Amino acid sequence: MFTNKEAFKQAFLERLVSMHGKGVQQSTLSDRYYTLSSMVREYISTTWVETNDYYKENGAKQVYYLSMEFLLGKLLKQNLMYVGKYSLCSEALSELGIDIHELEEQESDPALGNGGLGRLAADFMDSLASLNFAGHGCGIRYKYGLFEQKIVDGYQVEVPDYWLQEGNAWEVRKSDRSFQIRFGGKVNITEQAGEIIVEHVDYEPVLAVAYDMPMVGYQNSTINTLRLWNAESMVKDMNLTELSKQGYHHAMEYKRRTEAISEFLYPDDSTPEGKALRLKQQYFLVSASLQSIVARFKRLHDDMKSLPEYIAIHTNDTHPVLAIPELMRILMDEEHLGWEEAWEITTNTISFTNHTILAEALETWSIDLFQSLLPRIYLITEEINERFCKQLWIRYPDDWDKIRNLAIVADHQVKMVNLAVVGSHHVNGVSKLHSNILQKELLKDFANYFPQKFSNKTNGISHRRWLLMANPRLTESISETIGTSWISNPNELRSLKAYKDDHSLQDLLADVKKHNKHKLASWIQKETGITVDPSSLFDVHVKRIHAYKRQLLNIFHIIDLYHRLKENTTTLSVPRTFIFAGKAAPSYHLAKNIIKLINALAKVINHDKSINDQLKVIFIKNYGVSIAEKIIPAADVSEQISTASKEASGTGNMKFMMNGALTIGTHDGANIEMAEKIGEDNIFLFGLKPDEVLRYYANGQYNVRDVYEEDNRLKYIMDQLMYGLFSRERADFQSIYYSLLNHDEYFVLKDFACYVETQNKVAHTYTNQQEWQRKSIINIAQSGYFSSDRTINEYTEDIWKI
Ligand code: 26Q
Repeated sequence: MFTNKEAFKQAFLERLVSMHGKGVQQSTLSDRYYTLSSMVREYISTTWVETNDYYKENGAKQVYYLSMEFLLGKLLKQNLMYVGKYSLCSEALSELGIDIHELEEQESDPALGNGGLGRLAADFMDSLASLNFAGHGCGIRYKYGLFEQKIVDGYQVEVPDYWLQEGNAWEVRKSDRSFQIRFGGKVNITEQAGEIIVEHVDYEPVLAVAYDMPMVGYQNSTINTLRLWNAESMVKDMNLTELSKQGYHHAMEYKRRTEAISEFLYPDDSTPEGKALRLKQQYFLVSASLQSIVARFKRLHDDMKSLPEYIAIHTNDTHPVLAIPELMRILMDEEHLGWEEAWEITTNTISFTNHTILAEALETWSIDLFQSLLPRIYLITEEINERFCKQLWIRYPDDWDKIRNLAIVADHQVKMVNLAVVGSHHVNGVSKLHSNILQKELLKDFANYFPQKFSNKTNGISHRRWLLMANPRLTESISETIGTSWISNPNELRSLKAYKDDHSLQDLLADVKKHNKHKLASWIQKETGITVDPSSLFDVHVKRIHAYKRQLLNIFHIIDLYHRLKENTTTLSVPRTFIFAGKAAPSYHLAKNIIKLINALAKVINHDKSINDQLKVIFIKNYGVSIAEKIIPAADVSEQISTASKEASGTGNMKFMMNGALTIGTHDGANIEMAEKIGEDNIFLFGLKPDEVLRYYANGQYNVRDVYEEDNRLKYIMDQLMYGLFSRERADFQSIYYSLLNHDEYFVLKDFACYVETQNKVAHTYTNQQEWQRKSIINIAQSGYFSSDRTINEYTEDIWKI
């Protein structure tokens, strides 16, 4: 049906009738979307089965990437492009009078992630399949993804994201792949004929049912699997005596409790909340995944000791780190191995990446909660801890402080990052700077004890999704200039560098950007009713809203700019459009007030006739993968201005770079490596260095008042916050005001002066379009390093050994 346009059209029309009982004229966009996606799914299903058969036959080592988050984005266009059938379909549909883009828009984004960590997992799935590696994902099939963000009167309002309402065209329910997960109850340990028998009783069972989604490789006939687990009750399995004994109400309560486990994604990317449910989710993911991984392994091999030869398991941050005691449980209680053997296998199978050093995001669980919810897992964790502490004692006799710091169970808490390091063969950070901070600060004692475990794997992004799919015009222009080999080998983007002074390429890329900006401007008009000038400089700050990401610093610059315009002390060399987007965790009040502040500022500035449209401020609601795909190709300037040392890597920075935006950024995360690749002339770096920030934290914060008193601009801006501009909203901004003036944990005031100076440099550079385009070409040319293909090749070679 995908061989030629005529065959496709006929198949499409037939299927429209058989699925929806309609002809083209009567069909809705949704009918057409489901018709097309079911055809694509059918088309890829044979290859999917073949990939699995191939893995089975050649005994390939399998990687399993365990993650609480997979932020996939829409899949129709991706799947069609990756199987090489996009143009055929789009042309054939257009002959039927159907615009394929309208069908693409029908698909809801599976928003099963919060931000960077979740999107990284999705880009990794893309690279694993596209590079022909046997790598699969294991996650949770949340009924509700990350909340939908509405803006009401400038405030964020969260609405449930029921992405499954119309069904998910890409999933296959595998009822025969289901496993029982046990919560609560008691553990009895007895000895029979020298063997230890562990019996878990009175637990509450939950059924994990697999829903598989195909992860399609780029034009290479590899299709891997993302397995998402759905939590279901076992009411159906209860017999009548049990049911009548417990009563109907009881059974329904049980059903509700169990289904709640895969009900929704935690909308919190830093603060631990809803503790018990989150711990249940983590164990649910881990236990289902490991049972399924071990079951597959046993169908193909009989010696458990060879597990690490055939299987690598990676935990995406500490969220799935219960994989360590769970694998121990399976090996000992079910496969009857001894502790030492089981430990050897476990630590040779599991590896771990840390994604943040923010103290509030380091997971710990109270012993009480852990023990009552997961009694067997607790016993195993305690034993891991005791054995580890014994070794520590030999190495550091009497050094109680060090031992307490390294222990897994201490101060009435189970420390997940400690468990992760002790039970993994590799521990890595996600940029050079971040890995250094892990080894020199956060996990210093561990790095001394296990130096061979630590390494760096700088993040990357899928150039296929973020360039080929998101920016077709740029893709075409690049290929016209240097050929197409960069698509399978993104490092070859480097040959663009030879054209950095080529005026015709500079003009061509300027035209591409202009086109993308026009497209975004008309979308913004449609979405917000605000007119933005496509010839203004698009300065873009899109990511989760968090104090450390310093949206406030950007806002301060805008207020200052606005003030200078009003006072006639500045004329802008180029009109500017500041674009913001991002969600705040629902319980994070400061972040929500920042959103309100952006919207309040936008209202004032966008309606002020006296500044002649020289300045516009836009907040785009409900940021996610699809909106990122619209915004990033149209950006001139990429804001990456986190407090130095706080952003582990950042991946948005790489997406902008690849799309030819210039970065204004701090010496943080992967910005530093970007600067190394392109040279400091081609990026606008500013602000405190990470070691300066860390020194301030160690020796007590800097004196905010001094900075405030010395800079009249800051006095003015802070005043405006509380009174002036927003007198009506003063109460909302009071907390921002005081958090800055009392403490300024993230050095907003401290970095303000050099940020403004650097922004002036940005504007000045923009007036020289030749120079700007030259820098932009250098950025694109060096962005190949930040392809997730490079990252995945490093993981497979150094860590997973596949
Ligand atoms: C923890 C406990 C309870 C509830 C939620 C959480 C939680 C959830 C999500 C903690 C952290 C996260 C997500 C972290 C994250 O996205 N980190 C980002 O990871 C990216 C990929 O490595 C980096 O580029 C970013 O710098 C980093 O912030």
